[in-house]
Amino acid sequence: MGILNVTPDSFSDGGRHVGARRAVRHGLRMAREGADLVDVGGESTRPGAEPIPVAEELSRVVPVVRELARAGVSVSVDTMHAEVAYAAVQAGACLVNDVSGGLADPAMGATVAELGVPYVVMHWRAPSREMDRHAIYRDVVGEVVSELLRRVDALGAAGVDPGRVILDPGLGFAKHAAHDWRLLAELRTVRAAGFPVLVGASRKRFIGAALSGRADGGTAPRARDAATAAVSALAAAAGAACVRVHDVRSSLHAVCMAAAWADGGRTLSPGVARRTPDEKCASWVSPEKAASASLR
Ligand code: PMM
Repeated sequence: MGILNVTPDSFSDGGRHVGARRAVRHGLRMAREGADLVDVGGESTRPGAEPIPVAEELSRVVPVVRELARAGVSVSVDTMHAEVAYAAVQAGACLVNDVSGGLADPAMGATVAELGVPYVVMHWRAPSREMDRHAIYRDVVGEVVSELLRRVDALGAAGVDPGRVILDPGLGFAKHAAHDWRLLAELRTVRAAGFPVLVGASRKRFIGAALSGRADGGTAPRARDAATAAVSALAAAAGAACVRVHDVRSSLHAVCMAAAWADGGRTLSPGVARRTPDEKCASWVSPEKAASASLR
């Protein structure tokens, strides 16, 4: 999954893809490089970020989703708002990626149920401006998994098909670096909950901290792509169905190596570019298709 943040203040590519034309060009490039999905988001979720009006988010996201979908790219929408999810799917998005797992907007569950698309439920405890205060755990893996499963139950009650749910441990969201590394080290436990798992580690501060030895992340986010690729390969080897990354090529190559390692080199090509948007989205949640998808 390639990240396309259409925001002026995103921590790693802030300002670069503002403006629909530039955003679409970058999305097309990520698709050419092998992204199964291009994840379009209009609201920054970096620690401390303030929310923006839904109308502003809609105006950033929808034209980009429409243009990319028209060009045949499989698009997901990164939003916490039911209205944005609905409009994006009408514009051609085939998956909803909600960092709040349905907690930020009570209408999200019923909307996703009506849309019938795959839904990424990320572990989330609080809005970005206050999430650091909620990074308190006794058993981070156990608590993240049980809080995610509680979300799946609540969403199921709202009509969401659990067979279309993808879980995400929410690295960096109400978590310190030690929590992020614990979740990665025990990714198989998250996977054992029985859902496809998405990992969003790309360029995050805990990666910079591990490289630099500085709690603030030290290195510039862009200097973290090789380290991100290493995490992508390890996540794939631990059973992640998808990695959400800024630099598609390096993580795709890393994930291909993990796949080749696992199957003795029989995986000579990821083959992702040859699948249709529908096939790509379906491969996320259907066990039979997932079995043949490139990351498994
Ligand atoms: N991280 C960010 C935004 N959206 N979505 C999912 N599913 N998982 C994540 O970890 C995640 C996300 C924040 O980082 P960004 O600025 O790189 O988009």
